[in-house]
Amino acid sequence: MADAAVQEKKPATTAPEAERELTDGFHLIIDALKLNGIKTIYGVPGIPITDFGRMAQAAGIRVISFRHEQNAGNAAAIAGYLTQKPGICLTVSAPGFLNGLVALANATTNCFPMILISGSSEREVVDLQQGDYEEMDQLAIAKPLCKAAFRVLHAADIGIGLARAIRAAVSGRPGGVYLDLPAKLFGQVMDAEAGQKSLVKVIDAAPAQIPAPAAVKRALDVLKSAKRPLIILGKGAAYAQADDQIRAFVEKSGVPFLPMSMAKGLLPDTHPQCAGAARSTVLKDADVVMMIGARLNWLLSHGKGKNWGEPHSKKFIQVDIEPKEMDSNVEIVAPVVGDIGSCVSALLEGMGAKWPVAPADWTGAVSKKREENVAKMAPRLMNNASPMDYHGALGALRTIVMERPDAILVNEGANALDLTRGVIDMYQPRKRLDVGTWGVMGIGMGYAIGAAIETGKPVLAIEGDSAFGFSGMEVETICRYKLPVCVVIFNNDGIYRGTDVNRGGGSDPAPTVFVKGSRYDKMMEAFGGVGVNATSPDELKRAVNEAMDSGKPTLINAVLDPAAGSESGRIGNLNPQSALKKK
Ligand code: OXT
Ligand code: ADP
Ligand code: MG
Repeated sequence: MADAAVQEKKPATTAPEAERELTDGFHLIIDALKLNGIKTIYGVPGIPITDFGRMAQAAGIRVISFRHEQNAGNAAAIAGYLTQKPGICLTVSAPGFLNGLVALANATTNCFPMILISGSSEREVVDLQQGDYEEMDQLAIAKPLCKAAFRVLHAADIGIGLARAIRAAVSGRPGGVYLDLPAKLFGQVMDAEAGQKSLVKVIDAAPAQIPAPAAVKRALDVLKSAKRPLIILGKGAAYAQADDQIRAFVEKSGVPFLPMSMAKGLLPDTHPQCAGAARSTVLKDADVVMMIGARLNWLLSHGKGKNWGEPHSKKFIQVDIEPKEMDSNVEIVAPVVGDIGSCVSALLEGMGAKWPVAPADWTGAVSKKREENVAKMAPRLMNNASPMDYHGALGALRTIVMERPDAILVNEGANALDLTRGVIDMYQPRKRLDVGTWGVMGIGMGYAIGAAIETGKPVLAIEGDSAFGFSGMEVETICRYKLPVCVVIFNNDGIYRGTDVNRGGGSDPAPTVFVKGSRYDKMMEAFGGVGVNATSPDELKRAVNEAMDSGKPTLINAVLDPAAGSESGRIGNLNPQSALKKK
């Protein structure tokens, strides 16, 4: 942008320099963030953003400094999911930027709003490939991995640049945005008054998107015609913060609902209509399926195949803000495009005062299956074996979550993920945070820190020993900021189990096993937190309760039987098989 008020080094002087008040890129970025209500930055300092972090802190923005950018990015992403405001991650150029990129791509994949702001090298040098410090064409690399990517070259464009980034992140389907800030921008000086005028306070960043009345009517007609209806609630529904409308709609319809993993708790898992414990039955037998903020991706077997009882003549209704999502995997007979708050309100209104009760033979069959599955699991949760198995350990933790329904549960691993999801009931919306759409390991400590900072609630992170390793160094960050995070490591000595052997007979361990008998609790003690080694469900329960009561950073090494666990948890079927294996 060509603005007479902008100077790269010296200010233009219509008046003598001493009389003019000046500002610069550093201050304008901070002012623009504050103007838009951004209170926290997650990042890792270094050239060219070290001073920016200091100045932001001095200006009252909370700056949470991590040990690795991926974790800072994950914290920003989950902040976006929890607050509907884009979480901000700040990184240095090239390697720091690349470290943050997995989190940015993961946020985009999961539809979480975040902005990755990276310092970068000078355009003139990068574009001629002259070997600048941490040289990289970051904008080009970020573009395919996020929803939008922008670069700001002039201080006078900082306000517009941030406004574009905020709107892109939160409007429509939320996602990750990249904002490239070359080093020289930070020091650019301009007239302070012109600078303030150039800032933009974004008004109505995520405008309501009202569904068409005809689409609402069509959806209700299809739902009403069902003999065996099912509602699937996804994390888009949890994100939308339309909790009361969703509950009213589900209850008025009387239809069984199946929560996707991060939608658990949107309505309590103990709700009489919850079909979480009858998952395979409802997917197979339903004749009309209404998805609200959930995609028919791999987690729902793409809406086809034997899990859906194919061949079938099911009808799908989908409520989503993204029109391109419709018909992505199967035909959607009733697409309802709009934001979930507006759509669900319109559906509720369209139902009128009287709505037919969901067929009793169907709701009865679902309840029966659910009760059978719950009863089957119950005795397994009571065992107090040492070393523990997953069910014994989870039986203890399940009660703790029931007693503390406002605590946030972070969860990653394979068995540690799948069994926790099945065993631990959730009671409130947006309390379960996990590996999401990608099944990515490494979100653990970033999500735990982001959730603790944004909500002030206690966090319980249930981690596989492998999963924890991806972000484990952040226990220092947890201790440094004195966050109420209790990490429980399900330590079964490896990825899936700790019993595998080197099939070539050599002295190297098998690729999936770790050091036997590791003491992860010592890591927490190294930074002044509480470390506990728990060998039985009783010990585990005591230690977690103490941690949740005290709010002290705690890490509990839960010693699990190395043979507990199966290959890839519940998704072993996705592993390719060698045709030669049996020879
Ligand atoms: O209806 P049926 O009869 O079928 O029964 C179902 C429910 O009805 C019932 N149920 C219940 N019964 C009773 N009571 C209650 N309350 C109840 N609730 C449910 O239980 C069953 C199962 O229900 P569920 O779970 O709902 O249904 P199902 O069929 O499992 O659902 C299907 C899915 C696909 C929706 C579900 O399985 C799912 O969401 N899966 C997500 C899986 C996932 O994302 N996994 C993570 C990735 S695995 C792998 O990739 C790993 N890696 C590689 C790697 C990754 N990921 N990332 C990066 C950056 N690098 C590498 C690694 C390294 S995992 C991993 C580490 C693993 O080791 P760890 O040490 O960390 O972990 P451990 O395994 O513990 O050692
Ligand atoms: P899950 O993994 O829980 O099934 P997905 O991430 O697959 O959930 O799907 C979330 C869906 O929710 C996405 O298709 C996204 O477009 C949609 N979504 C997110 N926020 C909103 C919103 N406010 N209104 C409507 N749809 C939304
Ligand atoms: Mg493990």
